[in-house]
Amino acid sequence: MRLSRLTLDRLPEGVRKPDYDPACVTIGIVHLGVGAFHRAHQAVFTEAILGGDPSWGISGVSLRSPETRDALQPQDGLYTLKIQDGEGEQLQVIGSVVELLCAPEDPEAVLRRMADPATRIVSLTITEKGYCHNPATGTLDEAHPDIVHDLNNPRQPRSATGFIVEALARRATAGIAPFTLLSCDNLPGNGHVLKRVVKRFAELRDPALTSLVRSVASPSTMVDRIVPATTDSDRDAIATALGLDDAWPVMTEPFQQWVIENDFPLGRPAWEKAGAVFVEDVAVFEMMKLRLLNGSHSTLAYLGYLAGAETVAEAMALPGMEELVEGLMREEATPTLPPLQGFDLAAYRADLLQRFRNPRLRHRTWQIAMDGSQKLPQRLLGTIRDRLKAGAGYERLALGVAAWMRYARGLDEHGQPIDVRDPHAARIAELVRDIAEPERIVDAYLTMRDVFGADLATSAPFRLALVKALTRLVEEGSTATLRAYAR
Ligand code: CS2
Repeated sequence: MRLSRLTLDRLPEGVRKPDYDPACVTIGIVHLGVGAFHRAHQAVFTEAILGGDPSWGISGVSLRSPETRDALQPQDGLYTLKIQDGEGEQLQVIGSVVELLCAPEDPEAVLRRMADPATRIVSLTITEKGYCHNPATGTLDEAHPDIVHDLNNPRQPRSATGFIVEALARRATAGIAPFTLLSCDNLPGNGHVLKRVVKRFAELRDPALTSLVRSVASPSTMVDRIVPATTDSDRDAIATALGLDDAWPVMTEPFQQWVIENDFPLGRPAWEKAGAVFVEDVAVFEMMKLRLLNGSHSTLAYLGYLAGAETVAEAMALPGMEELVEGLMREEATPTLPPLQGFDLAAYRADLLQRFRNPRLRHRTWQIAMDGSQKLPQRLLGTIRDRLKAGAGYERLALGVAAWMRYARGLDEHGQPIDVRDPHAARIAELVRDIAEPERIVDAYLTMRDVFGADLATSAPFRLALVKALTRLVEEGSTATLRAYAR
């Protein structure tokens, strides 16, 4: 028997379930990219306020595959959230995603929903690459195949940007005010990046749309919750605990954080009741999270993977890893952060180490290693840029970047192929093909100005730091390189 509205009353004692009638919920939010992260974060904050205001239900849109729709539609959108750490676990059935759409199958249904007057917010978790932008400059990549396609077929878009502009145009024609855009991806100034790519796309599509897009609110947000991909054994454990099958439960940690700029012309859910924090300017929070959490995460992932660690917790247990990550955060990244009044950064860093050690989350290093070309600019390279300007050291950050270079080449330390997932995987393979010397590998990567920016790509000291780190990784291996950091 499957989890659904009909079987909700069969849930065992102790499993939290909606405190409102899911059948009374109407849609106020269209979410693009209804993956596990959205369902463990924004959908959970929304779940907490639906009892007070059922007009904020979520229409969850997949921009690529039908998998989420196929899993959740037969369950009326319901799914289980499992929150776990060393201290225990908690199960909650979430009902805030009340509709599931698959954009490639029916783009018209998505556009209709986005253009509906009841839709007041369009939120996004489409990952870094979903913005079709140049990661070093944050501007639209006008040659991106999806952008080219959408400019040629504006009424049948593929990209998030294409959907947003077409929906805004339809609303304007119908006299409906624009929705608020809410980017929830790990990009600095995510609201600005989104607005910039949407504006440029509108200009290219039809200059008459430019002023329409200019007036759209696009607050920036900082989102945080660690959400490993669900495995079949997670599904089995949920089925046993629930006595009902759930095709796509979501696994996460107790920690959750959401900092949002308060700019919602058509209104918004009272997410603060669920712990979200509304601020004037989210930039410092984003920088803190990207440079400390995500910068460490990527470093852990590449070095950990190369040293044979399958999960973040395993990587944290490698001799030297915790010291490396702690030093990277405290000595190299923290001094680049603007002051955060009343915020205890030392406690924040200690919490991060604790979260990375969470023994119950099987967060694969391979998962975090994905899309390095899109992630490194805001996670490590911006920090390095600031350290260079300040004339300060960045040895650990450079090791993180060098580990990516070693990883993304596609061969592990035993010469076995790595399944590298990155929009530029083929380009990287081509760049480094048949090259073995660290120096030449570094030079090949540094031709990627869309990743490194013109400044880092031509910085002699940066190049030297990378060559040094990569040489060590190649000659001694990741395990031995890490050991040097062990106290
Ligand atoms: C991770 C993030 O996959 C990754 O690249 O670094 O998804 C990380 O788990 C989240 O940003 C935590 O909020």
